[in-house]
Amino acid sequence: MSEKENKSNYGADNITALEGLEAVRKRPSMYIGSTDVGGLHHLVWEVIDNSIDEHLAGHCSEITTVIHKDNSISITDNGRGIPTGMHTKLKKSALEIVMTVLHAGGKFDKDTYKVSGGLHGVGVSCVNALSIMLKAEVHRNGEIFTQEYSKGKPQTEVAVIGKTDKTGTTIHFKPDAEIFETLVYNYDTLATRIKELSFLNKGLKLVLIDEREKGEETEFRTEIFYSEGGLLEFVTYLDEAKTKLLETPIYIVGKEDDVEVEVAMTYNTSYSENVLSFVNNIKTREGGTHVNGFRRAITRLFKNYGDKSNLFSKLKFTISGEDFKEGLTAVVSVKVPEPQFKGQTKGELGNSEVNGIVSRQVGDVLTYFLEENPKIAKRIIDKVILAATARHAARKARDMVQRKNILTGSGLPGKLSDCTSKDPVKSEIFLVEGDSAGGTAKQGRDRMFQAILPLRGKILNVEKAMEHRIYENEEIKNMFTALGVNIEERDGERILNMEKLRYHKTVIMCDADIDGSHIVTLILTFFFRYLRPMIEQGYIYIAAPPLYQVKKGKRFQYCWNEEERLAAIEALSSGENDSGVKVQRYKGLGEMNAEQLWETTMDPDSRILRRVDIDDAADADRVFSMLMGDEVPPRRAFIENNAKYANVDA
Ligand code: 0RA
Repeated sequence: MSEKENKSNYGADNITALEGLEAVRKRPSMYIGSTDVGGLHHLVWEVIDNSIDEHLAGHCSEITTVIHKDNSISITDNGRGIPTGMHTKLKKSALEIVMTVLHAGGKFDKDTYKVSGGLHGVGVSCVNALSIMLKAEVHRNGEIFTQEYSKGKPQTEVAVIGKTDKTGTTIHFKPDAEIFETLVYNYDTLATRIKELSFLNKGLKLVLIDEREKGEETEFRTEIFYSEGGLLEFVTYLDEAKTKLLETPIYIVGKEDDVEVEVAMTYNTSYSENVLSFVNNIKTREGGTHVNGFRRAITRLFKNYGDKSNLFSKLKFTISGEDFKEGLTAVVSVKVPEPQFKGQTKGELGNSEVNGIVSRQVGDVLTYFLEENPKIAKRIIDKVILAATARHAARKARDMVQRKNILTGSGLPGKLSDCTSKDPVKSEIFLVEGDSAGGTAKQGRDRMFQAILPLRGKILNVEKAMEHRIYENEEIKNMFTALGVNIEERDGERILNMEKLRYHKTVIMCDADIDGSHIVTLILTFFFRYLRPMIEQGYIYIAAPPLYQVKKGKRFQYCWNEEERLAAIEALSSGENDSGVKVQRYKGLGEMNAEQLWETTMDPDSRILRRVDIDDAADADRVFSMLMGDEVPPRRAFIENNAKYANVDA
């Protein structure tokens, strides 16, 4: 049956509308990026963005998101409510048009910044098209309106079901199993982004309720995100686990030609930079003109200040823009009426006028700040000088290592048991905790494509070490040379050269105990700080050795968690107290022989590998400093939960 026959009372205009939503169902990835867990969550962002637009227009102060037991989602706001009046030409309620016509939201445009003008912005109708069930409830003009849909098609007329003295919208939807590979929502993914939204929209209350989990004081797990200080609090939160260089962050708000600029920045004593940027609340992972304007301003201002006050006079080399980055944490947020996004993932702002606007706004405030706070200014300049000096020392150390490699021929570390294959796409390297497990892994591996590099005990904590010390460390040098990557410097910027990367899978393999996860974290910190593109390109994995072997006679099963252990005991036992069943707890890789290690942890056909992804570099950065910094309790909690990494079979 065609759409036309199905709803014979529909006018011609509506048919095009249905075709529009059909297109969304045919190629969902074109509209929401993917149909995996990312796309599933995209549906939530899409609806929340519409509610945020109401907030930006000055009509909404609260947004509540509920994950229901069946993994359906409700989003309620106290905005104006989706318009419900009759559209004179289409002879239909505006509600139905907004919900069933692609991009119809724009037809009822508001003269303000719209999140939906940006990256997301495919509209609630897309969410509708990809939901097996969607119910809209609108409080407007004293009445409550509802309509239900399935796969984007109305299942009911728009109905008035009662009276109300409120305004707002509730969208309740259940994603369609025909479209999505997974239907299970991840609490942390939603909480992280919603928290971010609360910082970006100060004064907006955002509530997240998970009805799948019991709460401590409430019936269900509930979190309220609310920020009075906005970006100022955001930056403070990002640097929670770091040692501050400034007492309070520098805060800049300004407006020029319809472009709103909000920046908070601070310095800490670490060696890394963390600059997050947003356009109309959307994260711009690749930066763009707003970030360039910001950098230009701080480099110009601090450089002038250092020159004028003679602070750079003793230096034997020039200061580079890069030296202002060390220890810098900042959030740059702009609201632009018509943003243009560039780059492969559309994660970069293109509007050229924004560069000058941000640079001027930041410049004005910073000029004043430096004049008013000479002590703090000196502290920042001293830090910049330290960074430049460290960069110099690091370059020397790096050159030494690289020169040595050239002198000693192949330069591959003696401890590396390389694989036969020279094809990086097919080759894997296992970074193994300790020489003895390294030996077992060497016996158990398939030498055709698996290389083994044993690492001695705890590697250097790079979070706390200065850069030049990294290149002097034996274990770290071995990793660089085995992987075939090196760091080069261009205009002071460190660039990872991966052209000669020798393996497309690097697998970190450690004991399944607290010490083991600490070592995993140390290694990950190294990758995060110095080889980040390898994580971004999905080359880094963590091996998952089993925790137990449950055995009876000749039959046995490996188990990775408590649940599997109980199930295995049940499956192998012949009666209630069959104490004939033996459970062996593997604490270390060393307790397995080569064959066991191969079949449980290394064999691509049966192993579990977890791919490390930095979906949220800011969060990862915070977590890493927490883990590697001086705060013990959060570190412990994290190591024990260790839930940051996505499960994949690979
Ligand atoms: C179209 C026009 C207006 C608001 C909305 C849509 C709207 C959509 C959603 C989706 C979730 N919550 C929402 N709230 C509002 C403008 C309404 C007006 O001008 O009164």
